Amino acid sequence: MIVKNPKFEISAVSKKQYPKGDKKEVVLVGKSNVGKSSFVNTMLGRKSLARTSNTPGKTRQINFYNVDDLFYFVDLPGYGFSKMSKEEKVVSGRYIEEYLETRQNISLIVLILDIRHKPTEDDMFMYDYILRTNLPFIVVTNKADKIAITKVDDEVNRIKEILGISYTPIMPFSAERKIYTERVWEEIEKNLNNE
Ligand SMILES: Nc1nc2c(ncn2[C@@H]2O[C@H](COP(=O)(O)OP(=O)(O)OP(=O)(O)O)[C@@H](O)[C@H]2O)c(=O)[nH]1
Ligand SMILES: [Mg+2]
Repeated sequence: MIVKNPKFEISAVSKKQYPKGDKKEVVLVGKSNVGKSSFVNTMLGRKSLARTSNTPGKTRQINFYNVDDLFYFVDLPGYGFSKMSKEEKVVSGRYIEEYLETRQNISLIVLILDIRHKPTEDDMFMYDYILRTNLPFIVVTNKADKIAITKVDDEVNRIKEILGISYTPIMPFSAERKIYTERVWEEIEKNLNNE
């Protein structure tokens, strides 16, 4: 997919601020610091459209990125950041839940995991939650640049086994190196075209 003019549209804290209309939404979920905002930048070929940080807990609201008026990337706050205050955890958890529970426009959930690690308890909780929504989803294992290229397939398969996935697409990614983007675009386009 060739993206021409992606735009940041709104940072929402409540349902009323979500964009109007029925454009499809591709939503990014994952623990804090796994690279959700970096994923948006890499897929859109923009350096800093989405704010990223090496301090977990950067994205605190729900950010909508309008991709050439075709669909939105929706960047959710991360979960599982231990240094967040209890109140912050409750608030970001509520944002995530309210969005996932009520938003009709969701077309695809992209669950982002860290290729180097076994999914955390929070990841497993989110994974089960996603399964229960019955919404289409894919799993992207990010930070593939941090391991030897020869290990990439093994690590993806290891995570696949832990999740017990058979039909769901799961693939490596590196927002940092901007590699493996084609496969992810393929899945997103298939979903948007209802294939
Ligand atoms: N090496 C490497 N670093 C990455 C990759 N993707 C993201 N990072 C780094 O990981 C850190 C967190 O990235 P973000 O994109 O801000 O993570 P996030 O998931 O949006 O985090 P929250 O907003 O806190 O939920 C940043 O320092 C990124 O540069 C990757 O593929 N490889
Ligand atoms: Mg973020």
